[in-house]
Amino acid sequence: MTRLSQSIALLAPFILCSSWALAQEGPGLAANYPNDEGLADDPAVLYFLDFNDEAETMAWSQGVTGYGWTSEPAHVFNGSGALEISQTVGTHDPYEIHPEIAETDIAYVRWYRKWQPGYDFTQHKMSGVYAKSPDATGAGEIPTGYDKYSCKLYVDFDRHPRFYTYHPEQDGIYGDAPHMNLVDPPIAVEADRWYCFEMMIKANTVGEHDGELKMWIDGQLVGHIEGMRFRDTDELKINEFTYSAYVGGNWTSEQDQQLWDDQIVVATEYIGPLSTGSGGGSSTSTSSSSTSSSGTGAGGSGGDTNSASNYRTDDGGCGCRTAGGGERNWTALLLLTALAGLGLRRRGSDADRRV
Ligand SMILES: [Ca+2]
Repeated sequence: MTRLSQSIALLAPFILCSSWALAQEGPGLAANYPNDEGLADDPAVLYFLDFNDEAETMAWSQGVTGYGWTSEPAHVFNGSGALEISQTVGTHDPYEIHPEIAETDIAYVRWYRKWQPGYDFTQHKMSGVYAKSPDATGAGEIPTGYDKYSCKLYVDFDRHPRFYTYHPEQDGIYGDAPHMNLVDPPIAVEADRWYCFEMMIKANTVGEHDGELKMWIDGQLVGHIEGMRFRDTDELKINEFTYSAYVGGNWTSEQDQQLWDDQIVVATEYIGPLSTGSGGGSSTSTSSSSTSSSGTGAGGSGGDTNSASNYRTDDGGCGCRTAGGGERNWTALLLLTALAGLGLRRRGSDADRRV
């Protein structure tokens, strides 16, 4: 392979093409359900957790170390409760939870997260989805096209949220970590405020490189990766929600600290930030808690009853590029060459890992 073709292959997944102008994806499902009330019953929703009920929250987490519940207003984004996550020095806690969801070829996952004041941003994971066949291998195994693919988000050591995806053309054994490519500089999250995160993964058509990833922060589309090949059989569908606040790779928490998640939704359509119902718009999530009403929120319905959970470690989280594939588009190549100069760079597969 020539150096030029290698360069094209390197950059192809970051091709933006016409999606450059696609800043939004409509108001989203949440706009129709103020405070997320009733959202769990929308036909497009596959999984829903509002954490408003302590007993349901603790049943969902099944006693796994690091999971708790809070009704403290400063730690609740909406309704009467939120998930309280405790990360303990010297550990990876909490381990992930992987409930099953109905099979789908496209999934959106939205959640709110807040880190405590003084949080040490050791690289750690956020939520996403998996597609897994019964014989799927674990972390550290390159997908075959027939056994698994996945995407979740994570926060790197520089406080940047990034994609973390497993696919057959990944660069290393621990998946790829493409950056948000629609904002420069990338957004670095801060402690002591709520953020609305949402990610999308669309499986490819078999035989084509037309899979996609998207990332929104507070309703702003900040990442769109195209040209992905996740699978070689359309029988391999997204079938797990991945809840994660896992610390690592190989590193662990450097202090005891807490963070909070609230209002998690998995759907087949764009969800968007929580709507306040005032003026018909969607919240941009800079608000703090809203606990004065709707004590039961959406009633704890939906996903709280999806209990096929299991727990496992995940050794991934490398800061490496997305591997080749995608169309050889010269216009996009020129665009991406410019983008590279703006800050898109290959992250060393090991050099950038603080292990
Ligand atoms: Ca809640």
